[in-house]
Amino acid sequence: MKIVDAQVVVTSPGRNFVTLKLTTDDGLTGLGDATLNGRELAVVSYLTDHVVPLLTGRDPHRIEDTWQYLYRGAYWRRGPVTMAAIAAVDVALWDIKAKAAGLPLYQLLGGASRDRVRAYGHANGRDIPELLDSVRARLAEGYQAVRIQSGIPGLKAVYGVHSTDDDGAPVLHQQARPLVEDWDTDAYLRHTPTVFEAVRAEFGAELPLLHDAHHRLSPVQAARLGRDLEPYRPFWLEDCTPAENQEALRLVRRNTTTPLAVGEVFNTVHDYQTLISEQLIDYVRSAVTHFGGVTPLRKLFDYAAQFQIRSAVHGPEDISPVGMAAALHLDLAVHNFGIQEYSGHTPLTDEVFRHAYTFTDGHLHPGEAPGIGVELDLDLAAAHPYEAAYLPVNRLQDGTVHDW
Ligand code: KDG
Ligand code: MG
Repeated sequence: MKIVDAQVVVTSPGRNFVTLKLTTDDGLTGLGDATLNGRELAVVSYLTDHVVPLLTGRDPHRIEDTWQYLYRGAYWRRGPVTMAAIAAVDVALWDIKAKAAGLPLYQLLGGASRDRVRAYGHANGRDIPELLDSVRARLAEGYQAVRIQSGIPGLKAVYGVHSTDDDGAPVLHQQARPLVEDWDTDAYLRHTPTVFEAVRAEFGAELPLLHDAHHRLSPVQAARLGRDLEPYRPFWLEDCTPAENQEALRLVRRNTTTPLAVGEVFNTVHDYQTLISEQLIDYVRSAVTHFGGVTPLRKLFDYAAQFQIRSAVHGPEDISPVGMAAALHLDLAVHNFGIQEYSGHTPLTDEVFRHAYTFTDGHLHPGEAPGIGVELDLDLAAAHPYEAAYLPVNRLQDGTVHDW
């Protein structure tokens, strides 16, 4: 079998997605997600200008060799643009291989280790009463685990909470210029334990509650928050520090038993070396889409498993249904699965990317369609072209740019 065509498709059915579609001389097709939120066109160029010309004529069954060829062969290794591009090729090749075998991808990864995959959803509110309503809404949708993010008194717009403009109208996070959020770490550290207290008081001790600090704390601040949240038994505290400084997590770990989740901005196993080998974290958060695909993420999970660290694949709206489907096949197959983030997509996005995966009673299943189980409607995709959009930036109260 040979690859005869490679097409890069950019579409915006509500937000931007970048998809690679490979076609073989046998007429099989494979899809891979290459979406890098806010920097989409850089990956389009990397794929179109530097990867697609290398793919035609290659044997699609040689997944490991193609991965090494693109990773080592480029000389310039790692980085989100490179690894998103390689991820798209890797997933498209796994899609083709599984279709050629007539099997859903999870069967090629060792078969199902569980019947279904537990997901967590997002609840957020500008204040605690609004957050409680949002948790209620997620529970009504069937979720059995919820990430809670709350606005902070005195701040206009903070991470994970829908912001409003001066007239109270909602401000979307996808903007032609970055929205500016504001931040005050002391106010956040005072407020967040009261948020957990209120949610526990309303929903009881058993509901798994997650929280994302989005890289905003210093090690000592993170340790303080971890300790203050301990009475409320969080499922995890995510991205408490900018963890590219892996050593920073030592101080956090020594000072709190709150479980730690890290890694959505990481793109190779090297970013995790210290964190895993020293058991400084409990969950690895990388997405198939940003980590070079199924091939390296499987290796990461197997490495993490030796240290009782579990998977928790990143799954916000900016991971396309193609990236989500690939994650679900891995989730079902690996032994050390922890939890899967799942925000769902707009109905239009689900029409552009028709998928076999399902969400029932707070759990996902990748379905039994051969491959990863996603079909791309090219005409509908073309009807919704790329729109320039940025993620927000974050400033302290005195105007200093802070981590987002
Ligand atoms: O593109 C950035 C988002 O995917 C990220 O901010 C979402 O932190 C996130 C999460 O945990 O889903
Ligand atoms: Mg996060």
